[in-house]
Amino acid sequence: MVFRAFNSGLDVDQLRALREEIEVFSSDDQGTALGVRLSVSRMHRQPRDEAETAFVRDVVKTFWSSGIDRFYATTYERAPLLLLEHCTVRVQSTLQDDNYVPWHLDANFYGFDVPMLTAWIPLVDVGTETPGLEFADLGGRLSSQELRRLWLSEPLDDRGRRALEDDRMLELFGNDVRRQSIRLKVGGFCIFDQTILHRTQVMAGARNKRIALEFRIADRDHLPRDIPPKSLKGMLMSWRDRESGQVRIGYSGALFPEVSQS
Ligand SMILES: O=C(O)CCC(=O)C(=O)O
Repeated sequence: MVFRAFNSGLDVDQLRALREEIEVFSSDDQGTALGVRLSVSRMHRQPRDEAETAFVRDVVKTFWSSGIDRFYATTYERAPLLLLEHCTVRVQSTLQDDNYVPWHLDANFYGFDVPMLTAWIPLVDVGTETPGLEFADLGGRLSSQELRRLWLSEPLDDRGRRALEDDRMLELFGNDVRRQSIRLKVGGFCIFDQTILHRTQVMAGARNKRIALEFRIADRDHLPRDIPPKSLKGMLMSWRDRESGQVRIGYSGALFPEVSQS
């Protein structure tokens, strides 16, 4: 189980530049901030303008210069793969129901079979006046096999994902699960694997707009066997070329020929 929070370490100027790009995408014609979820893979597939193309390039560059790739490589002794398909920018102008994310595991994205890390990167300070993330510590009450079985037996919701509201958390784990929210300033981030339960921090009276970026990192050399091949097909990814070390962006079939044949 991997969970780490870092108070600093990322390039603050680089993050500020990304935030400025996002502010433009997430404002209407009058300059009013909208609550949105920007999909980096959509911007790559169907860029609406040069600004979107430049943004994808900047996001990829931010990842490969962040050190998060090395964290993955050191932790698991595997080569990192950036799952650009699941790289999301979330802009929350107010915490309305439709942008609050309930308790879930990021195994929703890439299963349990291959080690996967999420790096959650706030582009504004979070945790006091602006919601960050909240984590549930199951305190070792389930083995990883039990957690996997339990998670996969939960039904999919109407968005096709598995998520738990508070009453279901209570039913499953009782009322003594320790919950922890994080406070982070820009430049800090947290990183956790796909077995860590988390949600948008619930914060009464939250005032400020929240902008956060999520990277999801998996293994360049192994496909997960526990998620349907159709979910892997045409998935946008970024990796380093084995020989030259150069950063590549491409679809799953370029790296895993078995996916394009499925
Ligand atoms: O940023 C958030 O509030 C939650 C996002 C999240 O956990 C996810 O997209 O998996």
